[in-house]
Amino acid sequence: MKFALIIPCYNEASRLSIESYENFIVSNPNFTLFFVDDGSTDQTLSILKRFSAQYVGRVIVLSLEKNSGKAEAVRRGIGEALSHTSYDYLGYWDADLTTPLSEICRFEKFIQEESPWVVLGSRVRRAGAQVERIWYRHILGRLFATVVKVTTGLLIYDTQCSSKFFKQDIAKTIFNEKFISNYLFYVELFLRLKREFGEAIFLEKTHELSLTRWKDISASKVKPIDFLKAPIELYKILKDYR
Ligand SMILES: Nc1nc2c(ncn2[C@@H]2O[C@H](COP(=O)(O)OP(=O)(O)O)[C@@H](O)[C@H]2O)c(=O)[nH]1
Ligand SMILES: [Mg+2]
Repeated sequence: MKFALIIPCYNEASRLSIESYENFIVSNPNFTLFFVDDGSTDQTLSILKRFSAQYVGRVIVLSLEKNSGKAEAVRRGIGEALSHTSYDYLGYWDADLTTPLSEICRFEKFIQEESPWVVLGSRVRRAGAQVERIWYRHILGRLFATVVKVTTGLLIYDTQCSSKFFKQDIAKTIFNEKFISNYLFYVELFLRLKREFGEAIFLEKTHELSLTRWKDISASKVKPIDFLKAPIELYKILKDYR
């Protein structure tokens, strides 16, 4: 099975662990990495270009001229991967590796066994897992996830986790159009699936995989104002997808 992994990057020069990515592609020959430089103003693009020159065809860099936000960066990366070789599954991951790449083998195993449409990482703080979240982000995140669940009716514990894989034809369908929100494009993804295929099949084909490792990485570029914008974005989404 072939996989494409999209990694959106905005001013990530100080957080990019090229060594981790390198170890990953060397030991996972069925994966291609698609980095999307989202109009960074630091050294991100040159670091990525150097890396892709070392691994031609395995590490692909897409450069967006101006900063377009995470949602659009991921969407463009998926579009680029879809225009390449046929990948069975396409996924995306945060550049700072809050979810370590070691979790991917669990996604791969599940995909091979169950052929789901969507698999998403779920950050459940539980015994046996090392899920470390900054306390106030955890509280805000859970509060927001609950509001999303109640207002959208989506039975998903953790819509916001940035580790997700989609079957090729599903990715084609739901990443086709631009998203109306930026940080809440996760919510839109699921509403698009529900709208397209109906709730029952959407729930049957979607699986949340409880992560065994996840750690908040400092230097997040999400500002307090972004948390304040979230309810407005959610309102716009609810109106649009009703
Ligand atoms: N904040 C931000 N992140 C972006 C943007 N474009 C792409 N990204 C990527 O989105 C991912 C999440 O960003 P991060 O600041 O770590 O957000 P957090 O983990 O939710 O606190 C990283 O891989 C970023 O490089 C953008 O315009 N703003
Ligand atoms: Mg982060």
